[in-house]
Amino acid sequence: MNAKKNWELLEQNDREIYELIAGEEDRQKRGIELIPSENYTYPEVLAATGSVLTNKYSEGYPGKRYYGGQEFTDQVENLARERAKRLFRCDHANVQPLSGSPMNQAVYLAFLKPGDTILGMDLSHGGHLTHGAPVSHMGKIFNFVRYKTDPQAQGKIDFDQLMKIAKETKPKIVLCGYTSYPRDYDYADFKKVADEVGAITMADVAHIGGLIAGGVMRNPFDYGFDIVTTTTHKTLRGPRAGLVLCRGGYAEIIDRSVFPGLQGGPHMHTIAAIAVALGKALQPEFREYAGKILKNAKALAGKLMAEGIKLVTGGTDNHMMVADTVASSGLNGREAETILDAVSITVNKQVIPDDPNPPLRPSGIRIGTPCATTRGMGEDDMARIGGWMVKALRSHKDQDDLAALKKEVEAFCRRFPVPGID
Ligand code: DSN
Repeated sequence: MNAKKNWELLEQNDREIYELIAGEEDRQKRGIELIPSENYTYPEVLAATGSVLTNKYSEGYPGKRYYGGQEFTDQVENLARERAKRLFRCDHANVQPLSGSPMNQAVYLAFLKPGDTILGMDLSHGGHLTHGAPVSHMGKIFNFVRYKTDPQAQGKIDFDQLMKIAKETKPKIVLCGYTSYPRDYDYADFKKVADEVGAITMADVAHIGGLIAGGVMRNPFDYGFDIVTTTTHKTLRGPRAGLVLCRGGYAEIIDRSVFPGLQGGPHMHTIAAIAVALGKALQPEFREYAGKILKNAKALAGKLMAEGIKLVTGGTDNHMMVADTVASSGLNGREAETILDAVSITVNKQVIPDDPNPPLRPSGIRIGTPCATTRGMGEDDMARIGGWMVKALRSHKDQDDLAALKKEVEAFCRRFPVPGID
């Protein structure tokens, strides 16, 4: 295991790629990262993902593989599965999904036939592409029926309405989960709706897996959910991958759906890195970290709202917020993203509920606190960052102001080391 030598070889033998990775390292250090789905992973996770496990084919599951030489990989995968089960308090964990989209696809394909109905969250209200966006293959294969949030009630979901839609459309899966929804769910209500129509309950907690693992947000399994999916690279701080977690009775059908149904050889280097991240999340410090992500999000949301920025749910219960930049500053989301990029603050453009504008020029931006929290920034820092964001959006026509702000932001960032880089 000679990581230093490996980097030296890359530097000598492929300078172009080496320089690009070095440039990205510098970018990640220089600015404030506020994309809510990103995080800085642990150095130990970087070590595992860069390990020789990448050389190995391991189709199948521990003890039932299609290739020899699995004495170590079986143990790696078993450790990842056991840690996932302990962390999320569930009966079974499949740790092979390559990322968030395949993990959800594996669940749909396990239980449904083409044309079957899934009740999922509308994309512009926070749902994910795999929750039935017409442009995704899932949206073409299955019949997605959408529910929306209520902007007049701080983005809450109207459960009478949800029940009515479920009774009319008889979904086989009731899906909750999101990629841009700043509130927590009432899982008991979703379960009630699913039970009423005999549907499976599925929660895609891709964004908040780490917050559930850290015990600071509700765990769908505590409300009797059947299936929970999560990515491992967001609030969990692991490698880029996904997990399908389920109750015991579904273990076999889920495993068969992931392999051989959907995927081939599992990425064993990633599975080792998942085990490492889950091991970290089982430590008591992780709970504290998860709590800080939420406190930081509240502090940032509070500052932005105090400065007159309109947040679409009027606040946040999790690690993220969606700002309506058209209403707040007359800028569309793309313009706001570009201006913030110019002062080394990274966010992403974002559609708002029932957005009249298209996704590449939407009406808002999405902002989140996991990366900043990982670097050790706290609530006072969030207030400062919120102030800089507002200043940038309001003085964007003055290039000198933006240049001065960028300098200030970058000087501030130098005080906060980045795990795995510094
Ligand atoms: N790309 C992820 C996100 O940013 O939320 C979801 O796929």
